[in-house]
Amino acid sequence: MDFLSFYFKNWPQKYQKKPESGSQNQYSADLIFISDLMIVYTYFSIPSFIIIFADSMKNLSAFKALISQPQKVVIVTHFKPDADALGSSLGLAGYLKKKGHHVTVITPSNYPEFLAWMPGHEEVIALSKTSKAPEKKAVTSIENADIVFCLDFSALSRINELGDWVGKSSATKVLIDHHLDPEKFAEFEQWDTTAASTAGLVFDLIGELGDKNFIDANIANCLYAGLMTDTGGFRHGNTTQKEFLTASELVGYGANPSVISKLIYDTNSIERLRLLGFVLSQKLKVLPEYKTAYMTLTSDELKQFGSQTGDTEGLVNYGLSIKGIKLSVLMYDRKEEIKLSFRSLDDFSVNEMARKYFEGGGHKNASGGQSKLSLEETLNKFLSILPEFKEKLNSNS
Ligand SMILES: [Mn+2]
Repeated sequence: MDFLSFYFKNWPQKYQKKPESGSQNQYSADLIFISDLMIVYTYFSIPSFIIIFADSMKNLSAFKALISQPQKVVIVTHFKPDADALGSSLGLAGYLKKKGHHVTVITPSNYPEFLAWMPGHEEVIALSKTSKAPEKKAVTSIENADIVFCLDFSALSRINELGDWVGKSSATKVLIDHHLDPEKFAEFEQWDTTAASTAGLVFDLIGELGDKNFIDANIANCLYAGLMTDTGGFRHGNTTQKEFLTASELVGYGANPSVISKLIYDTNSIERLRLLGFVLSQKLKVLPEYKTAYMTLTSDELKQFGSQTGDTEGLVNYGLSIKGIKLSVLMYDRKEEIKLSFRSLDDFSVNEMARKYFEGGGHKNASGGQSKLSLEETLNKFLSILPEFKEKLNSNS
C-alpha cells in the first residue's frame, strides 16, 4: 500500500462527523484538514518538482538574456538526420522565428523522403556531394551567426566538415542532446542522456523559458515526430511517464499522432518493402548462443532495390523482434565505408561495443558505427569480438 492510501485510510471516518460550527471541535477539525492538505500537496509536488527541473539548462537566465534580442541563429544537426534530428531542429527553428530571430537550419547531408513533410524543411540547407552551392551558403551562415545550436549529436566530428566550421566560429554554441559522452564545446548545454529524444529536450527548454504559448501545430508536429520515433513509437525502454506527458502536451498544442505516424511509418515505397522482404528471407542470420541476430547488405544489393536514404532505417529492429534475441546488428556497404547499426535490449550496451570496435556510439540500446574494412572483413571482425560479450549477452539483466 502506498503512503497516501495508508495515510488517508481513515479519511472517510475522520470527516464523517460534522462538528458544530464555531465550536472548539470545528477549529481542530479545520487544523487537521489544513495539515492533511499540506501533506497531499507535498506528496505530489516533490516528484513533479524533480520532473520539471531534472533537465534544466544550468545558466538559464544568461541563456534567456542571450535570446532576448533578435539574433542570427544557425541550427545544425547530425549526418543523415532522422526524425528526431530534423524534427527537433525544425521545431526549435519555428519557435525561434516566432521570437523574432533569423534562423537557418543546416544538415550535413540529405534527409529521408519520409521527413519531407516537416514544416520548414524546404528552407533547410542540406549539404550534398554533388553540388558546392549549399556549402557556400552554409559557411556564410555559420560565419555570420551569433548563436549556433547543435542538436541531437554530441561531438563535432559527427557533422563532418560542418564540425570544423562550427568549431572555428565565434558564435555562442548551444548543445541540446541526449547522446552519451558529449564533447565540451558549447557555452550552454541542455544535455540529458535519460531523455528519450532531443525533441523532448527542446520542448522542455521552451517550457523553462516560459514560452509554451509560442508552440503552434507546426512546431508541435515536428517535436512529436522526434519523440515518437526515438521511442520507437513509445515502445522502447526509454519511454517513461515523462515522454507520455510531453506527447500529451504536444497533442494539446496541435500535434496529430495518426497523421504523423502515417507520414513516417506508412509511406514505404514498394522498393523498400521488397528490400525488407529480401533481408528477412535471405539475409537475416541468428546466433542463438550469443542471443544475436545480424544482417549484411552489399552495395549491389542496395542498388538492386533502388535503396534511398532512410530505406535501411529500422531494418535492424526486425532482428531484435525475434524472441530471445538481445543484440541485433545491420552492416551495409555505402561504398565510401561500411555502416553499422546496433540495437540491444536491457543492460547490454551497444554504445560500448560500437565505441570500442566500430568508431561509433550513441545510446546504450541504440548506436551506430562505421568500418573502413570490406563488408566481409567487417562481418568477420564482428563475429570475432562476439565471444568477449558472450557472458553479458547471456546474463539475465
Ligand atoms: Mn535523438
